[in-house]
Amino acid sequence: MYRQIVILTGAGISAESGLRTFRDQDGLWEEHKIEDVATPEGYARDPELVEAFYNTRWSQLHNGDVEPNEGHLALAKLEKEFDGELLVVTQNIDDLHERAGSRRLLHMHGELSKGRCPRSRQTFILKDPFGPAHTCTCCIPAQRLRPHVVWFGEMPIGLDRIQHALDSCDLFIAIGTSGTVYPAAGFVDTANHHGAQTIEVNLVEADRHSQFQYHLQGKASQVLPELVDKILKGQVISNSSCDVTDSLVLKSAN
Ligand code: BJW
Repeated sequence: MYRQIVILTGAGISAESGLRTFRDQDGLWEEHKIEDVATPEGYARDPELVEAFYNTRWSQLHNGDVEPNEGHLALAKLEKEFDGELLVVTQNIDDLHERAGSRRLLHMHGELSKGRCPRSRQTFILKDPFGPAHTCTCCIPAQRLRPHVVWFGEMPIGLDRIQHALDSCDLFIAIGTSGTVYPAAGFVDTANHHGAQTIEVNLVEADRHSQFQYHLQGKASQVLPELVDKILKGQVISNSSCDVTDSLVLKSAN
């Protein structure tokens, strides 16, 4: 029934894999000042502090305990079995979508596993945590690599490709994101504007001012397998296709 799907994921989809979100209780921003660790100015002031912030997260991701959950796996299944176009745009810098098997994937806020040359913007895979010894091989003199992440005030990655996908999608689903950071928070408006159906999956209730047509409240790992099955069966999501006899209870947000 759907031909082109765009999915936006945020920190909430990785929460059940043990990675902290930003703005929930116990989120990363409770312990770290945004202006210190998530701005180019903070990095210029104290690169070691910023590297330490990312190294802790890098180590957690590589210590063997963190794995993709049923939410990531459901999206990988959708990509494999869906007959139309699909793009997963993630704001997350972890690699749990890749580990689950997603390939049509765009990391709009960068990747924890990479460092970037500040001069040429070439990226390099990091095999171990960051440090001053991590330099590029593209410049003379070699440049100290910076984290390959998008900080406040910097341009997100792949916006042209995302815009193109949003302009022609007929289904847009946002999963586990608070919708506070732009431009990602505005994707729903673009999708609505082009006539797509828009669905939000979140642990918490829909915001009163939500722009989404439907809200699915619950854990991503529980909601997504069922939602993906419905899409793959060719069911269009509507209040009548998901009534209260389903565990998937759709709430029309408007
Ligand atoms: C679950 C769950 C479960 C939990 N199941 N759900 C004034 C107005 C408008 C915009 C601006 C403004 N002033 C400045 C701006 C621009 C600024 C911005 O948006 N600021 C706002 C804060 C106001 N944006 C930028 O600067 C961006 N660049 C930019 O705008 O460039 C210019 C431009 C111009 C024109 C066009 C386009 C661009 C860059 C933003 C960079 C964000 N970087 C970070 C750090 C990245 C690296 C890192 O990971 O450290 O990205 S900040 C942080 O927030 C990170 C995330 O990707 C991002 C979003 O967070 P997310 O994923 O939504 O997480 P949370 O914690 O907020 O929410 C988790 C959600 O999950 C919650 O809702 C839970 O309920 C839910 N949940 N468990 C389902 N099991």
